[in-house]
Amino acid sequence: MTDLVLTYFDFDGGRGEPARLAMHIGNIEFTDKRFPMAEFEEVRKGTPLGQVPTLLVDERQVTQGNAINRYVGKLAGLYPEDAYQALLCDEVMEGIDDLLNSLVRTFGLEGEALKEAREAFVAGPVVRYLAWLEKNLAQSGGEFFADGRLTLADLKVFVLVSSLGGGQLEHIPVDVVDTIAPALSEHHQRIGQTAAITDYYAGR
Ligand SMILES: N[C@@H](CCC(=O)N[C@@H](CS)C(=O)NCC(=O)O)C(=O)O
Repeated sequence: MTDLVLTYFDFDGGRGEPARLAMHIGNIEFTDKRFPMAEFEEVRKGTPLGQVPTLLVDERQVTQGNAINRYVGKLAGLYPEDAYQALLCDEVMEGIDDLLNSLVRTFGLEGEALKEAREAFVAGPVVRYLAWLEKNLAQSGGEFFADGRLTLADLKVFVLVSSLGGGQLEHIPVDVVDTIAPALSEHHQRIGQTAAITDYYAGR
């Protein structure tokens, strides 16, 4: 059996969380190697690009969150086999990473500079990407983002919406998704009620 170790920060979000959820939902055995933010400088020295998440697959350490998502998605049966549906799933995952990259540019700012950058982030990228996601969801039938069933795309959106509405990102109103993209809030509630996800967070 393949030995899997996922290394990521010790919080329930970010680029590592969709893979954790997928492996939990798919009953894929793995080591969930979490570390506190304070240890990042040390941990990153042991990673190929100084970044997380990484997935150790037996002896080989692999980087790139979405590549990891696709791999564990295939193992867990949560990634489309159909090429077109896989394209739709990938589109959502990559788009969300673009949005996360805009958010990351506000990290490290403080005071008024942080406030201005976060307000601009909400008024610009958040509005644009949430509208795009809502349209994608509607085009795919309104329930799931690809393949007419739960896939990594839904998990990635679920984690994004949890973070945006989680109240931990200063100057991002907790009702931002409800206000801008109510269909994504509904999607978030529905996906969050999936038994394996409820079970996962209850056990955290
Ligand atoms: N393209 C990479 C980006 C990973 C990434 O930026 N991870 C963040 C943490 S969520 C990180 O390690 N940042 C430190 C850095 O890039 O120096 C991926 O998708 O996995």
